[in-house]
Amino acid sequence: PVEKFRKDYKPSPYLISTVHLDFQLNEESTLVQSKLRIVPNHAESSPVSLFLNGHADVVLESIRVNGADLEASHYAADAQGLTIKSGLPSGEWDLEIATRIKPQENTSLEGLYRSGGMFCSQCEAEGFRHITYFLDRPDVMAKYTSRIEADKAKYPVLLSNGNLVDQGDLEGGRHFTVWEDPFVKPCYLFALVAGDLAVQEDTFRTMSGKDVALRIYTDAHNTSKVAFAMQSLKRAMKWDEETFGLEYDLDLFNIVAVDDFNMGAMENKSLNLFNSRLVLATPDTATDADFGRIEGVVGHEYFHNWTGNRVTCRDWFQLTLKEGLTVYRDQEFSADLNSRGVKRVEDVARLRAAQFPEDAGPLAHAIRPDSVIKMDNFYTATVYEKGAEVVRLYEALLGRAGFRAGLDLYFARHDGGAVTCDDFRAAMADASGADLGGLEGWYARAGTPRVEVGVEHDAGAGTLTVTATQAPPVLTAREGGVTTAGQAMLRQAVLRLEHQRQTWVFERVPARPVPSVLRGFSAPVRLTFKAHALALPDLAELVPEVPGADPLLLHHVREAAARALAAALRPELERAARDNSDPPGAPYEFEAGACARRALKNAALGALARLGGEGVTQDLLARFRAATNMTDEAAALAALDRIGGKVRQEALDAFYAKWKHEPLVLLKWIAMQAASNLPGNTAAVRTLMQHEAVKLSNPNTCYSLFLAFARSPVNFHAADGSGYEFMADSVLQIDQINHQVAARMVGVFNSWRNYDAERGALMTAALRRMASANGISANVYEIVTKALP
Ligand code: DPP
Ligand code: ZN
Repeated sequence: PVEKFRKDYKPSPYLISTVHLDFQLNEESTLVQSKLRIVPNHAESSPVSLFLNGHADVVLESIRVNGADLEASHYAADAQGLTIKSGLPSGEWDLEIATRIKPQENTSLEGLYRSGGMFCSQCEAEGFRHITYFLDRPDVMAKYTSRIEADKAKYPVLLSNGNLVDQGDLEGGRHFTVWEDPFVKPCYLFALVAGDLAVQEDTFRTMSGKDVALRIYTDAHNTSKVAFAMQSLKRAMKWDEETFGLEYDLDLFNIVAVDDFNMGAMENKSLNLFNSRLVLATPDTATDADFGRIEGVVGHEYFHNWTGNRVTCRDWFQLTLKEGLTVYRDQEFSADLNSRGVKRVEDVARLRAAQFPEDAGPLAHAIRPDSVIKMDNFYTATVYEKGAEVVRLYEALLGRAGFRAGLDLYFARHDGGAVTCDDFRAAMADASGADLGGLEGWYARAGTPRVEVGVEHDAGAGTLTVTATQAPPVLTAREGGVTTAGQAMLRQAVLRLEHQRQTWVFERVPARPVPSVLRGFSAPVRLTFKAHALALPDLAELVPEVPGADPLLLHHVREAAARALAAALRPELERAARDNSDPPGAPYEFEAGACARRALKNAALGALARLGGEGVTQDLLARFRAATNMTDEAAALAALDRIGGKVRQEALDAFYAKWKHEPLVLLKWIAMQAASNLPGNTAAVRTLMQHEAVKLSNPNTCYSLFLAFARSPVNFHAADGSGYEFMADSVLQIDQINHQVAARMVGVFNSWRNYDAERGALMTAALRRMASANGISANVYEIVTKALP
């Protein structure tokens, strides 16, 4: 595997102005014909050869240059790509390439593949090269026309990007459609779908009065589950107009639900493809958390149309340019629609639980990484969530209006372009005249800076001196609310911490105040915070705080603390559960207040389950049976799981019997069993792998099974190493099916330095075994070699 470096970026010697694609979809193989208009990139000295990325899956059938077959001596194709060594015309010219691929055998889910009965595609980051030879890099932007041909009975729906410009029937029961996308785009935004799909339709009138057709495609039996996604889409379109003045730019916006999908969702131009779990939801099948995620991700992918598609990344090292910015936008969207305070607490909790450990571990990287082996490995909490926090810093420094002005200038300058994080910062700075050079450190360095704040009050002089030190020094905006005990907020100021040590003096502060720093992270407590306040820190957050921890011991201590807390608070917990229960027949509503009540009630029930006893058990069983929404049903099941024994198994069996026809609901059932802390559960998980509900070619299933298992301190971290062994076996097994999924799974070994010496040794032994296994993918190779000492 080859490591690529950001500093080695060079513009492409050739560009492509137009792309005509023709897909003949068949059961045995698919013929892909592409016609590219090649344009020399005159900024560069004239090149002698043209290299197009490819993959071992792509079989070359023919090449024509300006309409004539190219002689075999002029080109060479291998598993990396196609090189045209000689015979290149000067000026602009046409290149026609025919390739054959087998989507039905493609289990990597990159490029063109089958999911259920349909054909679908995933091209970010470098999937397009699995379809045909191409300049597979985001700074090559072209206009696309796509013709798709397939059997009409099996694949009545044929979709691609842009507008439908032609369609018709052909001989032999076949038919075709032709799609034209008027906007230039890089190939990672190309998409194709062919299947027997049902559609739900709606319309949105944009701020300039244009009607946009909105369509969500699913399997026929799932049409009743898309109403919430549709509502989220319309809200996202309106929010982006109201908040940033950004209007949708085509007459059609499609979403397709796909069962087998590596990512959460994909922002292909006007044809978003979604992991089904992020589209399909009804109150009885999806939890409040699922609804929240659907709303956020539908918003996220829609917002990419401007931040990602209209303006994209020059190279993949700049990924946070579009992802950090778009996560920031979806966080703000969800905050405006729901409770801003709760949303902030959730986002910060995620950052602390997922990003802080990543930034302190062997895979730590800056939000703009310097080197990469497989780009797929860099769709990380750092690039996304920390990237969003850096965007939030711009907002803190420039204010809402300044931030908006910066974004306006960014679009004015770069619409239709492929740019860098530096271009973004320059637009932000130029629009407001602010000096943002200090932010560079956030892009260049990994790690979580530590900030210490000291406060001194001089009663005689009436001054308050705030001193902050940070290591390493980066520009940090910290809102400091200065309050006096027992009084409302007195003053609020944004302190710019630009050096290693800095001091601010506040005048006219007569009494000693209570300082409140980092206010974006610590908001005032309201009723809706109670459920979060009940939760103890996650084990993943505790582990790095206790160097050399025995994870089992830590788990038992945490459990004992949780039990003691529950015992001490028993009357309050019982009251919270009682007072926040819905009356029978109350309709489900996804709304901040209702969600907060359910969260508090279910947190209380979960705590009471730790105390056990007949009364609690019977109450939980009754709630489990009577639940009318998945939030309450799954919470009751989780509480019964905690109680264990016969009721646990009965509840799991009842849940399976009820939901065996809903694969998305069964993911919860799988995860709950895989994560169980029953001693010796590893054997049960091995057995679960044989269950008919477990399809290892489905990424969601793998995550629910294996990532959930790794969250069990008792079984993943079993002292005899059996959990590590199981996980390593599974990584190697899944790597034969899907590299991206295997690479995510192997990440659970990254934290080995946090644990005691025995476990560290067992975990590194597992890493070594995987590193030396035959034929591991570059994806897994990159993670294990970086994790090893
Ligand atoms: N589809 C992924 C996302 O939206 C990658 N772009 O974040
Ligand atoms: Zn994204």
